[in-house]
Amino acid sequence: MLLTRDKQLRLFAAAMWALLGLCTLAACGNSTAFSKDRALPIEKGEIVATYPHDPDSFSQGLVVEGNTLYESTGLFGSSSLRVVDLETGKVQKIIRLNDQYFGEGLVKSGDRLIQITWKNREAFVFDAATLEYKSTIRYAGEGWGLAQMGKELVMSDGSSVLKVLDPETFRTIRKISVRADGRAVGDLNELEMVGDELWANVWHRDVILRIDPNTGEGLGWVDLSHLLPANRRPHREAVLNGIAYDAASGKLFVTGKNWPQLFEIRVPSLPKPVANRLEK
Ligand SMILES: [Ca+2]
Repeated sequence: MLLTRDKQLRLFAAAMWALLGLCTLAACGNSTAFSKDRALPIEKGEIVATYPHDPDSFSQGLVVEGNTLYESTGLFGSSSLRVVDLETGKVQKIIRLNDQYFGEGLVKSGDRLIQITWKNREAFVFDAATLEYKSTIRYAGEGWGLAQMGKELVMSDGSSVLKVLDPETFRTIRKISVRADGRAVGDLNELEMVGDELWANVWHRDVILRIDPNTGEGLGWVDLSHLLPANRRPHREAVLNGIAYDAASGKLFVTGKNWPQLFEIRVPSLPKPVANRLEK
């Protein structure tokens, strides 16, 4: 049976209203999922592989590219910057910071490594291939975690507010107030961009918070408390710290301060690898 033009128009209008209703419902669903009344989803990290990690490394910043791991370590008197073979955990190159410096977050930006320090207010720039020192960038406040976010950097300072920085000058471009489960989340430490999300260790908690970097809203928790049992940790400060995401392979690696192992973990929220795009 052929429909009249009038009936066709009315059917089309009814379909559009139904679609609009569905979209509205979906939008409401999204917004309430992250409201203060609803707890965020918790994913438990599944261990895919285990690698050796130097137990003398008080891990503060972790970056991975293929089989190469770049690591910043902390503590006064033993801070360092390392190039490590991922598979064997063997340190291939190391630069030791002077005793007054406490190494913190690390990014690899092109052929440069940028390592921040805790309270020294100095970021050091190194050649990524040789670890040759290039320059120092000064900044205000404490430095905890650091990650590359597009062309900019994002830095934590132990509070719930992250700073988005100009990578050349460390000038603050904007701030991100991080909230989850209806409250501000402080003690944000090591950082890593994982696809479009910013992932953050929370100091003294063996969890990662997945953050929307545009809004600061928490998207979910990754529970990693089962990775290294308490009886294998040398001291109370040997907490989870260190997230490295290899976008090309889609692999995610985590470790902790003075942990003897580094773990590749998988969770359902990990994005698909973008190998083809990055390997050009
Ligand atoms: Ca990292």
